[in-house]
Amino acid sequence: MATAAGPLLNDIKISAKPVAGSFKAKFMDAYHRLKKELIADSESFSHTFESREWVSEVLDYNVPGGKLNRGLSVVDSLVLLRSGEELSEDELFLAFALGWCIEWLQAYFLILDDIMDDSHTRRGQPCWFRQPKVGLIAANDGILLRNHISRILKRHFHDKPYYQDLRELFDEVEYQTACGQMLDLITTPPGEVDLSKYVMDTYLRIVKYKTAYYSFYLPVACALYMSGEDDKSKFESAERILVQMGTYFQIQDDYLDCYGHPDVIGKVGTDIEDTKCSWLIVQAIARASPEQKSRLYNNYGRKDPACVAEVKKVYNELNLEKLFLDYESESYENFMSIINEEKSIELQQVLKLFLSKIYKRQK
Ligand code: DMA
Ligand code: MG
Ligand code: MG
Ligand code: MG
Repeated sequence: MATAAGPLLNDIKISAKPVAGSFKAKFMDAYHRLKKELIADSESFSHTFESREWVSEVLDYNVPGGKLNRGLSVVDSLVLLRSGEELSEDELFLAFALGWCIEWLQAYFLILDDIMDDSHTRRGQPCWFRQPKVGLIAANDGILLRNHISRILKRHFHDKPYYQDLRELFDEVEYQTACGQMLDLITTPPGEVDLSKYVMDTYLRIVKYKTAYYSFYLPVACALYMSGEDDKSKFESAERILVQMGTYFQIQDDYLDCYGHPDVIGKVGTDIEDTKCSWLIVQAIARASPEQKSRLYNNYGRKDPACVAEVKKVYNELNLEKLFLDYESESYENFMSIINEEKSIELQQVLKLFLSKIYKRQK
């Protein structure tokens, strides 16, 4: 995926251990096991035939169809943190289960995000709520997925010394993500176009909370807890760097919303129509002439394809594509130097692996 993955992985000299994606088949096996457990009857709820079928379809449609980067990052990080020490089959399954909790969290947020962003496609298929038989039932399906996370944690981690830490971590990160989504949504109320609000500070705050914590900090924090880490400063330095990487990741998402190929990214961008405070509009407003600004004001946040085209025309006049590509190259250098300052070599390797997975990503 990442064009620079090759050299980067060489840079970090990971031992002979297979990492980055090689666990995919076993990871999928773990999905099927967790799904089976969740759709079985429990003391809390016994299914009807229809309800079991419904949950099964909600899961298969929404949970496993993404890149699985976040989920696989838990096991990849754990392998590196253990620096070569073999993981038992039980530990592997637990790392997969935590990875799936993150994928469940992501699926839950995406179902709701697509309703709120009025999106049409996700991961190469119609958004779940666009299915004629689903509609706003999707809201409850999102809540159901959220509840599955607690059930997976309880079933598989109840007796672990780090169970309470995991519970609090997931609660904390879910809260941060929901707050980020709130900032994203209240910055762009329907029908209002006030582009003067779209400044870099506001932007950075939104993306830190809506994306960076759950996508980047959460997988590594899970792996740190599983590895028995109790040095708070390790979590803090991981958080500091991963939140920056998450910000870079969302800037890529905003770029791809406009310049990515729908067949590759699996979704059709809606940021211009949705009046989103995206990296591109923030950069455009900061650079536009009065004439270009007025074209942005008149065309941003409208569903009309001609208006969208006009906004993209201003973006092109301002050469935003090149601005992004330069930012991307600079970020790589910045990240490498921040990572190299990190004291723990294992954590350095985890961070470099993350960077290799996302640098110059096309999807
Ligand atoms: C999504 O931001 C954030 C969360 C928490 C799902 P976004 O709306 O830009 O994401 P996408 O482009 O995938 O809809
Ligand atoms: Mg969205
Ligand atoms: Mg959104
Ligand atoms: Mg987006």
